[in-house]
Amino acid sequence: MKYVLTIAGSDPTGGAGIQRDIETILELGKRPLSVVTSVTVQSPLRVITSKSLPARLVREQLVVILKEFSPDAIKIGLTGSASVIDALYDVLKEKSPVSVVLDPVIKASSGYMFVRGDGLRALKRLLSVATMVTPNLYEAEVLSGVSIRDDITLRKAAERILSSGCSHVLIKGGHLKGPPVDTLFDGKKVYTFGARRLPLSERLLHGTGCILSGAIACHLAEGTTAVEAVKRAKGYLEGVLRGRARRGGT
Ligand code: PXL
Repeated sequence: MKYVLTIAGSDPTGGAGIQRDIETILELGKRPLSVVTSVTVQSPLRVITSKSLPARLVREQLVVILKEFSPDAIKIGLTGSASVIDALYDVLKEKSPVSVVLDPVIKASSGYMFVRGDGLRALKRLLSVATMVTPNLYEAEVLSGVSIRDDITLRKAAERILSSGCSHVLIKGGHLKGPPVDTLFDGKKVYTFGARRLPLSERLLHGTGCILSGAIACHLAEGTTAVEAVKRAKGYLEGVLRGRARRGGT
């Protein structure tokens, strides 16, 4: 049985965060391990507040888990304060032997800012422990300092992020007009993944980024290539969204 470790924040609604990651990991047939970084207060529609745990507590959770288990892949989602991010960096900086997927959560879909100021500087440093980073357009702009307007600036942003030391960057929603396209860069080749534009009834308000990065980590845990892991994770996400529509959109 493969183990997948999620390092993320708590979303009491279960739509996103560590609760969603645990669900994804179980659904994809892996054993979840989890390290909590932050606790949020939120309704299904918006984030009300969020607080990072003390950095020492986060570090200790991670150190003990890594001492007792050897996860087959690691996913990092919501981190929180600069000191929490620095603690993660400190423990993970000796390059992990397994894939580390970093979903660099900065802002909730409802607009709440989870990471700011020194936290953003720390998050940029954390990029170097990741093998794959999965920013949306906004996060890619913040992390790269490039304003993304077209394919050329998209590529420039990806190259800046790759220069931090990760091997793959998946920028989600890379086309502002038309159907949504996710673009995977590995420093040499560019792969695009299309998806149909979802009817409103199938759109999740939040959590799609968590599902995608969690599922990518699960597929990488199996030893799948990055391209294949992204393809399969997108297929899984589509299935979740369809299921949600069938269940009546909770
Ligand atoms: O979807 C990003 C995200 C990640 N993690 C937690 C969240 C959210 C969005 O609200 O609450 C804990």
